[in-house]
Amino acid sequence: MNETPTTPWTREEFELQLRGKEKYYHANHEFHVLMHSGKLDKTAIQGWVANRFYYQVAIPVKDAAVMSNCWDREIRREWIKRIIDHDGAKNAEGGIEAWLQLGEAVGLTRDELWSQQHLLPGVKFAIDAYVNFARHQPWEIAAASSLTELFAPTIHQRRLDNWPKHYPWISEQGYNYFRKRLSEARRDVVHGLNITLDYCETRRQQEAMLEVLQFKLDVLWTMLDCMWMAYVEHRPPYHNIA
Ligand code: AHQ
Repeated sequence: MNETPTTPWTREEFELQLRGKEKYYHANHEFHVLMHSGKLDKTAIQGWVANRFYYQVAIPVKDAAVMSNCWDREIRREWIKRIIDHDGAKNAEGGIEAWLQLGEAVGLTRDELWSQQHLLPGVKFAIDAYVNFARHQPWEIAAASSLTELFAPTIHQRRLDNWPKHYPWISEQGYNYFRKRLSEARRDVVHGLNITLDYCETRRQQEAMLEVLQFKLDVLWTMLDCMWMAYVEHRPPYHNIA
């Protein structure tokens, strides 16, 4: 049958379309290419850890925004795990604590991270755009924007494989965050993908979800563009202003 533009993709075809966006994932950004080949200096690694801390503390706010728009108790019972994974709970420290330990492992203090003193304006704008997207979009659309994590386990594993040999000065305790995300990302993506595949019934909805995923890919890519300017080109904002 000739496929007309209005023919919805099957679940399998739609998932393949989503996964087809992997080439735009920030793992392929030159900043990560330099990182994984050991070509970043200590300042650039510290800058990346410090700037990504704002992303890490924003994720629970983003996930609470998703939940605040969701009236489905079953979805919330699953989605709340994401907040606990980052904020921690009585019996287990979460990802924010693990990221603070990553900060100490690369030679930053916890206060430096909490102060956000290294946070680049463009990184903040990109991350704030993601949080505001989650606040204002219907929860199913906000949920789909987390599907960049379809591609995340590979990048966490690549850090665990490459950092010890390229950056021996980073203490081992720093790697706990990446280990933690390997399983958490896989669990989250199963839930997020099913929500997205179930929600989209028309081709137009499916095509719109590809744009939602592209928006989040743009958020991640833009963060690294800003870090490239600051830590590779040594041209942070206002570097040329006396
Ligand atoms: O550490 C990451 C994390 O907790 C999340 C949550 C998820 C979301 O809700 O958007 N995305 C995400 C990501 C994390 N780490 C990034 C990395 O490169 O270390 C990848 C990022 C993502 O793929 O969106």
